[in-house]
Amino acid sequence: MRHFCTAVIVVLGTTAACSAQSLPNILFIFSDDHAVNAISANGGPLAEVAPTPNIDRIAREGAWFRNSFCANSICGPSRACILTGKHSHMNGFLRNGNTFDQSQWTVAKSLKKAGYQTAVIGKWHLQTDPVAFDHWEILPGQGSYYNPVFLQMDGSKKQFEGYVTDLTTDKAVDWLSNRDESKPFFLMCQHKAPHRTFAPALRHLGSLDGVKIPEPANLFDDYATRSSTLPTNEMEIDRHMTWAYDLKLRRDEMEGLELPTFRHYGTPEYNRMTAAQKKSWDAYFGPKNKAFMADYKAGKFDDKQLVRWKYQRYVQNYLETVKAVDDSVGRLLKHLDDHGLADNTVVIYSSDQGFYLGEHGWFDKRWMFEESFKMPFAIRWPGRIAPNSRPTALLQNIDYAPTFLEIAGAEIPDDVQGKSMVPVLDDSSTQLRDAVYYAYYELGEHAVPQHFGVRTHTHKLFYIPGTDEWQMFDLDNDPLEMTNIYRRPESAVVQKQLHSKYEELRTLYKAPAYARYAPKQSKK
Ligand code: SGN
Ligand code: CA
Repeated sequence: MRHFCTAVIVVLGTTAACSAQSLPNILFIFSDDHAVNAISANGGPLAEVAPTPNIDRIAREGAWFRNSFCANSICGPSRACILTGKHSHMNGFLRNGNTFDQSQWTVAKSLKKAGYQTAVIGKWHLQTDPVAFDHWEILPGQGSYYNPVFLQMDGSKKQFEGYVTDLTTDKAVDWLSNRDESKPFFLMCQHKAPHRTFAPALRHLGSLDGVKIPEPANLFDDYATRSSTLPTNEMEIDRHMTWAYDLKLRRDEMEGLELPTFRHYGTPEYNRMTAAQKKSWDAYFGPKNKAFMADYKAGKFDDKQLVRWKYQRYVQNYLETVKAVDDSVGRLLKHLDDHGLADNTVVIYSSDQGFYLGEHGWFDKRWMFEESFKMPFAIRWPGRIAPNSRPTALLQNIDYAPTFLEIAGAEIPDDVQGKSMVPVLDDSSTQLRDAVYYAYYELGEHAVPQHFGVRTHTHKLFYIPGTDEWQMFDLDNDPLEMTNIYRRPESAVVQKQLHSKYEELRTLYKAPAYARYAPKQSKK
């Protein structure tokens, strides 16, 4: 066991330093599928058209980690890594649809034991009900954007009228207002947004009208030099994004034409809306869809122009969906300010994985390519983190649990695989490790194959057992990962180093060899 109260006790000469009241609160604000490219603290062209001032405030008053990664780029597994501080093969939650084993150790269990009042509100997605949370109110599965149902602690389901991001925030603020003030708190406020179907709040519809959203340089990636599996992935804006479900153009608006679509998923969010909500939605999208259909019928779109149109509509909806998440962060920060809690609360903003906003022609996530591998990570701890810190440490979601424990002065179990980032918070030049390990175990959704790899500060290597292919990238010279340099003569030295680093990490984390590993089929 590692102890963190000791130093404080020696300095202050009293155990009171670790008494529950003086411990910092932890407010963990978490979203679903929020790409770092859609956060202005990270910079980049999208940030200029759709800034996120409240998330940026956390980064400005604290730190923004440029090299923050997930261990497995998919929802449930990422959350399980966060709760356990362990890689997926150790916590048993390998893919969405697995069942989180609540008998195992979690950070919530230790924080509760350390005297924290604990709560989780919003998206959970671990199949089993939360354990070691004094309060919880969660979305069933993926949850819904409009008029969502929340599962209650007594087993009942309640539906609320409104927009899910606002409702999740209302509930988090209510809980903060009514909590037991004699205890420090650990609150996980976990949004559904901006997950598919990227449905913005009505108040944000049109907020990006007239803005031409910059396209990524590789929107029309030809997948040359890389894995043979890339062209068969089912996550292209071109071929796999659906008109009604994703792009907000319903069949009844197609004026008798059948636009080619990958699948028909229907319009579940629209169907949930009240008559008044539908009216505002239609008042916004209706005329735009009519104009599009007129242009389409007039033959104004060639294949590439159609992809460009879809990209604009997709990313506009996505960025508008982010706006409500940023509003939520603003409301929560204001609550802390108004109640004298800001100074003694560590605030984090993160998301379960990243997302493709047209890079490689894609939406969705899963791959170890940068855009979905990266997790946003902003953290503010007044008096402890120097404002505007920009650490370069390779951070991973398995590091969150030990960090929270160190903040709480609690013991870190020996089998936790992550490392506390507190030394980095104290000195932003500190490094945590020289490489991170990655494993993706899903069995076919969006047709992304299982793959396993390693990333250093400068390079990435991963293996796709299904096709027996290695992929290697020079991230400094090829940040968009367009050229696989595996087996190139000039790669030989680094390739060897990456292979041995990969084996070293597999040994360190007790990870199974992909070749010998045969995961059980699980339903989503
Ligand atoms: C759903 C989505 C997928 C998405 C997964 C995983 N389809 O299945 O597009 O990749 O969730 O997302 S949908 O038709 O239900 O929207 S995750 O964030 O939960 O891992
Ligand atoms: Ca997700």
